Amino acid sequence: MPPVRLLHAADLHLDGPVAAAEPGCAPLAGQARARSLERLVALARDRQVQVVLLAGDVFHTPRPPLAAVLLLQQALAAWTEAGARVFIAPGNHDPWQPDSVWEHWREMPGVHVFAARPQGVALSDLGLWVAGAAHGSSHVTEDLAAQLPAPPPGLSGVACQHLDLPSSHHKQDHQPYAPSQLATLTAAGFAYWALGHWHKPQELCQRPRVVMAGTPQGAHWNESGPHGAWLVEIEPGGAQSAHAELVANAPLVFHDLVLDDLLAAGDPAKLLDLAARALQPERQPGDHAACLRLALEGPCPLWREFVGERAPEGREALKRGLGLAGLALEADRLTPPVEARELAQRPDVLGGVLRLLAQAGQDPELLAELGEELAPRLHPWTKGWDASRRGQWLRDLLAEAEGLAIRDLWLGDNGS
Ligand SMILES: [Mn+2]
Repeated sequence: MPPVRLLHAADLHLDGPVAAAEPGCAPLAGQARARSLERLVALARDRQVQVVLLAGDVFHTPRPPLAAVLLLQQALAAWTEAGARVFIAPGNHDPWQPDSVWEHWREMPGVHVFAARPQGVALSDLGLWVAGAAHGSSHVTEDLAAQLPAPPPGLSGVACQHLDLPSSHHKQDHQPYAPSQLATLTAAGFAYWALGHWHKPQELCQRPRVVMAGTPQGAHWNESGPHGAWLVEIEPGGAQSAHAELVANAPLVFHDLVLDDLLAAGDPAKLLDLAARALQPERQPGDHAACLRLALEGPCPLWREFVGERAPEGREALKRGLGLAGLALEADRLTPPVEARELAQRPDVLGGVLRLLAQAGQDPELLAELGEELAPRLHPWTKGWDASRRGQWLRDLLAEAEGLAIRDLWLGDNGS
């Protein structure tokens, strides 16, 4: 038998929002998730995929609006009409619970929605075993992956599961997202783990192949870079691993960039070149719209192009030059091409202000004291900040004040 071809996607969040980088991008953002699903349908057709795996958070909410349900049903119809079998393992955003979209789901031939009880399905004609389990609520603290029935002898195992794993970003114990361990997954006898939950696409193990699909369409700046779905090939009849390749095809791609070494950017072409180079490693190949959040910081000969009256023109030129659909430009920390340390030597008011700011930044006691006073006044979102994060916030504030002082006071002496 030839290898089985599968498509693995997760975290489609079909009824979830996508941020508009600027007002003009609203239509693009509003259509991005639907376009992304269309691309997954086309990809499966073009590559003659036999099995489609959707590893949870297909919907953003347990009871999504009709439009989102219809979107998915159209895609399911297209996949199954092309001969593919589809498996869905609902996640924490779209759990299989009473009165959810899945409880009222109309059965479709060729489409299998896993319920909360872990289950395996034999596709004997393909030599494949597909196992999975739904989240039964939005707060699953048990390890669902550990309960999946192992592939029987003679079938290659594929596990389709929405789950969390320990990561450097957060402690994972008792997280309500079906937490598991990589060692549990790799010991379970499956050739391929089709996972969902983390929105950044990544491969976690090669043998067996363990893959977090990532969302096929980023929602905002924090979900930047290429996104899409995985094309997987598995030898039938008892394979130990699989081949997997990310096909990045998100219709709208976010980029998040800071440029803070701009003294050499003496003309617009040079600045464009710096930005294009910095952007290059994160770019997605193929047809898509790109939205960039760009922070320009520090001393730069071109600062007047991005601060004050000329800012809209400067922004537009950058946007055009980089071929962007949207650009959110942050130039609050851009300053004239002078060093704050040199200016601080001056006997005038600018020098005085800069010395004051520099002293404050180098006084750990003062910063700690301010940080303590700050703590009870923080917004609920930021109340969890520890002393070091509060210190960073204060230093950021000082850096911004420094830029402001140089821009507004340096002009007085040096004309415009
Ligand atoms: Mn999730």
